[in-house]
Amino acid sequence: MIDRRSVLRASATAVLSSLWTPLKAQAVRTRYNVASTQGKAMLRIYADGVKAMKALSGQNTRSWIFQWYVHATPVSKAQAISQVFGSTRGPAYDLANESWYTCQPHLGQATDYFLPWHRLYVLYLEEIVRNVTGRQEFTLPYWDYTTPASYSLPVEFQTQFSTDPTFSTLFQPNRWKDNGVRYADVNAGQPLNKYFTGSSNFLVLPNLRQPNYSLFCSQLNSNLHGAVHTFTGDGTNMAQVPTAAGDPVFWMHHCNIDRIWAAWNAAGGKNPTETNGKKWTDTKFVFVGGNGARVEVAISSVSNPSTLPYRYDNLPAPTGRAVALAAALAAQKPMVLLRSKPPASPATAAAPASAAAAVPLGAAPQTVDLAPTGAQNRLQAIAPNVQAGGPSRLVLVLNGVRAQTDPNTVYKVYLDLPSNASPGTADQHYVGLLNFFGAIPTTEHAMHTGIDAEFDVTELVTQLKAQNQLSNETSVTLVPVGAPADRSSPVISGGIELQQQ
Ligand SMILES: [Cu+2]
Repeated sequence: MIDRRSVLRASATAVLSSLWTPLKAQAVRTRYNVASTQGKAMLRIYADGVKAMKALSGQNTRSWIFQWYVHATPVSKAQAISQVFGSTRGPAYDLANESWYTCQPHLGQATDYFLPWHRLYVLYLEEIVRNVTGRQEFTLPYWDYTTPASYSLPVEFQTQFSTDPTFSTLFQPNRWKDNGVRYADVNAGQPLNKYFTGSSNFLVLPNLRQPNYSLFCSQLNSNLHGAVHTFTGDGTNMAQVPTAAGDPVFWMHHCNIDRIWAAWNAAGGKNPTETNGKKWTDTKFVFVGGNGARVEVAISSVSNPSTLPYRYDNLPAPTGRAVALAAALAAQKPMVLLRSKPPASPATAAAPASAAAAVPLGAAPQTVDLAPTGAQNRLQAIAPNVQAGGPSRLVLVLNGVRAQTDPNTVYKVYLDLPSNASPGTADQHYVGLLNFFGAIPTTEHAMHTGIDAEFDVTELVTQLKAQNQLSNETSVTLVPVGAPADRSSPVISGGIELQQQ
């Protein structure tokens, strides 16, 4: 029997919950390609939202500044908090202390959190835009930069819209200009990968049939994701962690990263169960909800693609092959097969002989020899065991990549590159592009040990073996695309390894 009091109580509950609808109870909306008609309509709402958020004081939890700083702060967190709050104290100040500069994995936590942290970050920004614009139908559009038609910055973010009354708020002057070697004129609409065609085109999807979540997540983070940041630029904008989320295009970028994760799941990829001995889905992060209040949310709320409050209008078809190591090798995983040789100088207390050799990166190409860690580990012997159907991969890992300041360059990475190789031959040995997004120490992580850049070379090794192009002594060659900036001292601090993962 329903009495009047319980009806009142029920409606009071309804009012309260309408202020904050749990993720699972929300209507399922569609996210669109920013280049589509629907995506462009959403971008108009987004621009209105950005304008409204920029008009709010940084002390407002839904302001542009506050949301940007949740990712990372352009000065130290303590300085940023004092600049924004002065002597003001209260819930917003507490929430800033709790949530600012919490981007994963840029503080050195497990890379497995990169995808869920950013999924939640993007989801709550979307809610905030809905709230500040009053447009409940709003969804964030994504920038599909692995499609040739979208290699350039979406047009509404370019110079030609910089004085447009609707879209000017999306413009940032500090994006790269064409430097004739590596960067394109981003705001003029040149393709980001202007100087990287053929096998060095970095705007390509990762292998969506990659069976290993940690490897998929880590590769997506350090390769495609980092490259889009690096090549949008410039030194004080998208190319640096502390300033990246201040550029409105950050959100279209991360919406697409989220979509690639959804595509990997759709292709059969399984999310992890455990990270660092902890149930992966139990890990919680703190954000600002659409209503401006603190939310603490576990990965479990967004880890199941079928219960997300949004769908993508289109998911890329699976790429790559399910190539893997033979079961006999896979059973021993993970294992270091080859490692860059320790320095020739005698061991000291500071650098014991067992330590991996740091590889300083300079202005000239250099070749690093990798030595087998065991008698059976020569690549020549391993390559024939690579076959379809197994769970394991061969991964080239550049451990602890870091630099003192932005090196303002990138390095092309090759496996077993013959000396004096023709451009065509070099192409066949190309592994990938090393960038430094997230590799520069900041006040928040001055002791930064660097990023581990991972490249799945299973298929490359198979191809080189088939073409009889693997040498007896394995080597990695690093070729700078322009000299590194003075005193930036880029280094692969933990040396190079070929791992079986
Ligand atoms: Cu990012």
